[in-house]
Amino acid sequence: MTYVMGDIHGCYEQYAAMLKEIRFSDEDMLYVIGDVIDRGQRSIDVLTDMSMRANVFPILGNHEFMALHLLSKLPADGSGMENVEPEDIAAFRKWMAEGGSDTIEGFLKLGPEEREAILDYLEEFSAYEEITVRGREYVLVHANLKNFDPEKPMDDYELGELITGRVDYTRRYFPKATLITGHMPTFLIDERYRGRIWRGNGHIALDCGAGFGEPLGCICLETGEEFYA
Ligand SMILES: [Mn+2]
Repeated sequence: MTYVMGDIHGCYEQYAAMLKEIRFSDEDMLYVIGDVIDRGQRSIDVLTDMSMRANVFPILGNHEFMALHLLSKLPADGSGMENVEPEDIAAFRKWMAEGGSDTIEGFLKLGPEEREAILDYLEEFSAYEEITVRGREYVLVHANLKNFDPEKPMDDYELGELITGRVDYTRRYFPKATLITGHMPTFLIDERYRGRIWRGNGHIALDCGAGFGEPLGCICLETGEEFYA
């Protein structure tokens, strides 16, 4: 089966519970819609587990983008934040305000090789995925299709157009394909969908708000069945 999981945000227990809930096996494929890290306390554990699974396909979120940029700036000698370059301090503060503290702390506990492995894995995240399941087409992006043009190939979007801002959930984007996004907790699309997957107008919105104490959401594309952990 083909599964797509919403924003995990460092909630390792919910992620592990979800894999059990869907009985995830080597025969299955799992797409993860981005924002795997931050807010929750176990971001590094989530990344490490995902990186060991060949059938998990991660899509880049704005939080991974920040992490890629900033984790590589941490002192290589294993020392802490006190040795961060002064010009990078503001960016680190911004990241920490957006839930990055535990990610940074977890990363600093790793040895040099483990740090390298995490950074290498973050480099593997895709900007988007286009998949067909049982004859139905899906486009997967973390947040948005800014400056949308139906004729524009997905490769022509800038990364910033895909990982920031807010997609218009009242608008159908593709005539055939369903657009799958995370990034926007569904309680902000419609409060009645708090903690639940939102679907409509050719969209599937998967961020149920795990980073804010709500359940983690996942959908099976073959059956349409929704799962929560
Ligand atoms: Mn996001």
